[in-house]
Amino acid sequence: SLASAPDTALVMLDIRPGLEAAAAAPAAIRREDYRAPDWLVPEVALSFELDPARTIVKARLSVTRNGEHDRPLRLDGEELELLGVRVDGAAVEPRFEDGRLVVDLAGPAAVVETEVAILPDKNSQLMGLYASGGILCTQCEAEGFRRITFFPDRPDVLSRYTVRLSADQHAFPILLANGNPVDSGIGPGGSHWALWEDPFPKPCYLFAIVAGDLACNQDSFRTASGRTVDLGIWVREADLPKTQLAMQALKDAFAWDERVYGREYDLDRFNIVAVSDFNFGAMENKGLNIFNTRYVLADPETATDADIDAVAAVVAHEYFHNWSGNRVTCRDWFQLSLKEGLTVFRDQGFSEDMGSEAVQRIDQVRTLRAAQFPEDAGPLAHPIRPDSYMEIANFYTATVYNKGAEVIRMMRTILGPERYRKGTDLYFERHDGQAVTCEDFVRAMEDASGVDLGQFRRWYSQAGTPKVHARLEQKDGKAALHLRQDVPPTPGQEAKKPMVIPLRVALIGADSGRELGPERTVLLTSAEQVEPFAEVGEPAFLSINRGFSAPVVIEAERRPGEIEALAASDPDSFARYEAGQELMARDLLAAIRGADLRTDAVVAAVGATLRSNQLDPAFKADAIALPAESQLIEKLNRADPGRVHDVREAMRRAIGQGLSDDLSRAHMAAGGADPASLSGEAKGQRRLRGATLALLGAGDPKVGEALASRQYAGARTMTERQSALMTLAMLGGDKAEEALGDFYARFEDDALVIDKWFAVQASVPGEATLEKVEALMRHPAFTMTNPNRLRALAGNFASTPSAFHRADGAGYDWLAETIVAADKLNPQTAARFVAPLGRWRRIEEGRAAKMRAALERILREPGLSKDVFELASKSLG
Ligand code: 0A1
Ligand code: ZN
Repeated sequence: SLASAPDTALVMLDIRPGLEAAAAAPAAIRREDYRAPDWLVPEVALSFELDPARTIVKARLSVTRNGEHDRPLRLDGEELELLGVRVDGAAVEPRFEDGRLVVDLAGPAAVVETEVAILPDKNSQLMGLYASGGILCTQCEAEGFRRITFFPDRPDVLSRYTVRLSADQHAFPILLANGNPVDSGIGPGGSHWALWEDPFPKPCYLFAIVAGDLACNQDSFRTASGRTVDLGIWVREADLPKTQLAMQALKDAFAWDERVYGREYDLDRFNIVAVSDFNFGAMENKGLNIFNTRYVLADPETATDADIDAVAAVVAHEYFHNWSGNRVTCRDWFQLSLKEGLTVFRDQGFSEDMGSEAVQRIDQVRTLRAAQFPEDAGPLAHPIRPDSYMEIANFYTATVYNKGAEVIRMMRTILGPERYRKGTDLYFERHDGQAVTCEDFVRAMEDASGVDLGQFRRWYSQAGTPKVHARLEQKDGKAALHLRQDVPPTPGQEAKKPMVIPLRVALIGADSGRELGPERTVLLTSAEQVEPFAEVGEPAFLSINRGFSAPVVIEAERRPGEIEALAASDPDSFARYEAGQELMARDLLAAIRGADLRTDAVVAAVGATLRSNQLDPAFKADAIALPAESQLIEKLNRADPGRVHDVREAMRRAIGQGLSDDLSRAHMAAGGADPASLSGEAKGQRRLRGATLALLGAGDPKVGEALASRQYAGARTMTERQSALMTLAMLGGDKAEEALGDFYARFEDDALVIDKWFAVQASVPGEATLEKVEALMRHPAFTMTNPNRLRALAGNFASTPSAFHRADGAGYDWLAETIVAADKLNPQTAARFVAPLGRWRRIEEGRAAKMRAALERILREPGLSKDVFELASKSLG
């Protein structure tokens, strides 16, 4: 709760103009201020007497002085009831400074013991030890361990842990912790206990325990060196049948990391536990990953193909952290991208190898454009290695994660796969067991490859998405590519230096449609650069940033017919997709800016895609989707979201009407997918079936309604059911109500599916959605304490531009009130909804003023968390 914000750590800053009763501004923590820890803690013994109402935690820390100094030991602690402190066995009087417990120690080493009480049932922040559906579990990253016991809660203090758990045997028959189980027994009064040991030193953010009535899907994996690892996925008994896909993904991930990175698992046991209440997706605690149920439980009847793919990706992501994060961890939280950028890049590689590489890449780029580009272009822009923060939980961002992964990918592109692998080998070998920095990673890459990455390092320090202007000049049979880069200013960074931008480029013959010479990787390193190309015998078109080799915005000067030709036939499928998007954006943006809407080129391109015999269905589904409204808004200055929606709808209608035969044919053909199959082909067909249905509905609501009702009634998978429900919900009317009622009744007992029911209704475009959302908030199944449920409603509403950006500003007011209410329970989750209000610079003045007013309203709230305060105040900026 808010009472937990450590008041003592709050520093009063100046009163910001216009805000009475301003909250105290928390101080910023700066990367430059890093200092090594004064004391190390090589060994920790913890003992938990677990009780949801009141748990007793005894800690025994063996501490050693780090270097020559006479400073005391300072231990972080938050919402802990201190029951006693001992130093080398003798009780001492506790002393606090700046919210920390200060222990004076004379010699080079000591044993410090503390005893505290904590209240898991009252923990609605879901940080530290908390209760979720009868299970007791922990979340410590980034700074949750201090809510469990007094400790130097920073990632550069690595300790070996011994953990004793005791609890009521009936309510908590299963007791889990990191590492290996070493002993267990029966205690007094119906209790039992278990002793766990983790042989690997780890930072406290990787600590975890779980107690509950859990069933296990048990399996094993034989490692490359011949050891057997016991695998366990722990869930409520009734959910066991939904753990098979996660188990398969886990075994695939074990094998993939051995094959691709030469990394083997290091303990005899690997456990995953699923809990319903979780702030993020999942957590890589050593040997005991804790997951949001959403990323574990899946079967084709209750999860869409996209959900199923996400389960595999997150299972792999958390597993891969065992090396990129756990064996080699972060020195401080500014280095978060060291483990997150690298691990996302690794899970992307896994997904590319398990599915279709081109389709995976398109999805990755879509995510980046939807979540990271707006962040990089707005008031919350920060480098992948930030320079300062008020609340670190706010920096688990698309920039740190997804742009961070793009930065690793660029290094691999520049070094080539062999030297990249040498670099990761050297990194893991050199830094095993250490807490290190992004700089250490780049240096390992340099040392292993001999390539100088000096200028490349700017990707770590400069924020903002670079713009690359490209012009292909052709004269006398020769071609020259003129490039210019421009990195926009971002908060705190007015002037930028040129970046190193690897661009995969090919020239495509305008007549032959073939690649003229081999593809090249051009390294753009200066503000302006000219790249000569050898003799080209025919007029050429420019295929640039193929495979999205750099996370930049390309602005290419196009010749008449060039984009159309590339969209129809670029041999690189990613580039072909991109050309299609560029074509759609060109005509949509022109109309939004006031020209007559031109639909012929887009309709022709979509038609050709649908009719192609070469393209696979998943690619077709991606290629016929128009750029999202949010992406169009990003490209405009001062957009009217209503107009953006109307123009985009008009284009969808034109496609639906102009191509009704092609769409119907593709829709019917795609209906043949085997519902039991999760092959790329079957998933692709289901995706295409949904995409064609939506366009048919846009073209003719009557036809759309009939088809969607039929698809809903006959749905054998959640993929079909959800796309039909979404199409019906968008069309509105009795059929929609009927299907929504059926859906609710059918899945009433399945929380993850009911999240979809909320999400679909909150994602309906248009100004009427807000009333629906307000009503849903009063629905008995709605609760603010469950982050998945809150995200389903508030998150989806805020990312549906034509619903959120109501002209009267009521959408903003609703979101502000929701944030303020959620903040009282769970600041981390509440803070995640602030960013959409911060996009006001891109929106027309009338609405922008209302967005600012909503931010100011949030900031007037007394007792705001530092999570929400930081983002709301920066968003006004
Ligand atoms: N390290 C996790 C992300 C994570 C961060 C904080 C959390 O606590 C609220 C939970 C998870 C990952 O990258 O998956
Ligand atoms: Zn991660």
